[in-house]
Amino acid sequence: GVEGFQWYYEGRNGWWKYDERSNSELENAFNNGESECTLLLAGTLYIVDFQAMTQFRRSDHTRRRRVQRDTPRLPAKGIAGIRTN
Ligand code: V3L
Repeated sequence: GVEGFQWYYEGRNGWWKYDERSNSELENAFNNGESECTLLLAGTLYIVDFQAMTQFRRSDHTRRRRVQRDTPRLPAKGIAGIRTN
């Protein structure tokens, strides 16, 4: 919702918003005090680690992106790879 938090993952020169469903899953896990959240993104399982604040493929922990949780008003490249500016 408009008052809620938005999760972002790192792109090459800016941040992308997670899609709405992933954002809800992240908020639910984070607010439940879980240490991580597993997401299915375009057929690939990813883990978001809330302590390190990183995202990585479940099958390859070496390729990591930073994530952040902030106001939905931050500048972003778009949503889940779809450009909005
Ligand atoms: N939501 C959607 N797609 C994702 C996500 C996510 N949370 N994480 C990774 N991918 P990796 P620029 C991104 C996609 O980390 O130009 C952007 O959404 C990821 O897409 O190695 O670098 C853009 O579509 C990538 O295509 O597992 O800012 C694209 O990169 C693929 O999964 C280019 O963005 C492998 O990412």
